[in-house]
Amino acid sequence: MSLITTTLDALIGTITLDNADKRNALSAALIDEISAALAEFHERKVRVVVLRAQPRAKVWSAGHDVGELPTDGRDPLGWDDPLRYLIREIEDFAAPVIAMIEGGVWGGACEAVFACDLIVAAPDATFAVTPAKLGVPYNVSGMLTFLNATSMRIVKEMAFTAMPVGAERAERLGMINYVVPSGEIEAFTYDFAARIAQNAPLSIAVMKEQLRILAGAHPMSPQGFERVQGLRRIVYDSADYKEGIRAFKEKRRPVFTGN
Ligand code: YZS
Repeated sequence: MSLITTTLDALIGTITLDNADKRNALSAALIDEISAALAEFHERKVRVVVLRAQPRAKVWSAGHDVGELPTDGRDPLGWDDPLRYLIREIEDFAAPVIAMIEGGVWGGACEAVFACDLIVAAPDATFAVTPAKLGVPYNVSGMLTFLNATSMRIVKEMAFTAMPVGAERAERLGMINYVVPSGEIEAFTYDFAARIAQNAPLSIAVMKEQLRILAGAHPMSPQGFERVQGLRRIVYDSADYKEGIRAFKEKRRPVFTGN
């Protein structure tokens, strides 16, 4: 069974997340399908991609598939984790990706949306950065995605509280491009996409790549990187990390002890 649907019209490709039963959780299987769709769009010289959920979805995506987070001492967000792969695919895609958002966006899905080039959201859309809810040590490039989406102070607020931020506030903070009423969001987004599709694709692809490189141009010493990795390891080896995932599966609030 497909977890997404795709369409292609006038050089605009659309990927629709279509696994409402699991609230479009970003499982490895769903991410594989997105990768295949992006590869096909690249082949067919698509000029803009719209990444969306079903119309009027209550949850755009519930984030990383928690059932697929390792509990055997492995890094939960290492280089080969499917979420990391998805973020790179969006960032590396040689044309703009517009996230069109209705409903809640959680955790890793929030990062995936922030990795998109442009974001259009309905007024009911919310964005939550959730590692602290599950006891997950987020990875370095992931933190950078959040930091490139908004200010340090807002990243700290979102990361420490894990509280969703609504679309209007997100727009005021410059985290998203536009808030558009649900009834108008499709027309608005495809008009936006069509304007981009008329412009010079090579120029846009190169500007996207330049901005990606510039946005990642934060020097970090090998020692600093190793220190962060060592600290993250303490978190994913902790009892709290296991408790966070166990509590999610048992559908209860986790009890964190700091150990
Ligand atoms: O009980 P069944 O089998 O029907 O499955 C339920 C949920 O278990 C499943 N589901 C998920 N499965 C895996 N991973 C998920 N992230 C996930 N979210 C949901 O979908 C079925 C329906 O879920 P319900 O909870 O019954 O749906 P509903 O009452 O509509 O509530 C929707 C929300 C989105 C509010 C609720 O499902 C929820 O709180 N989900 C988790 C949101 C979240 O905290 N996501 C962050 C996941 N973590 C990450 O992305 C990063 C690794 S991190 O933790 O670092 O941020």
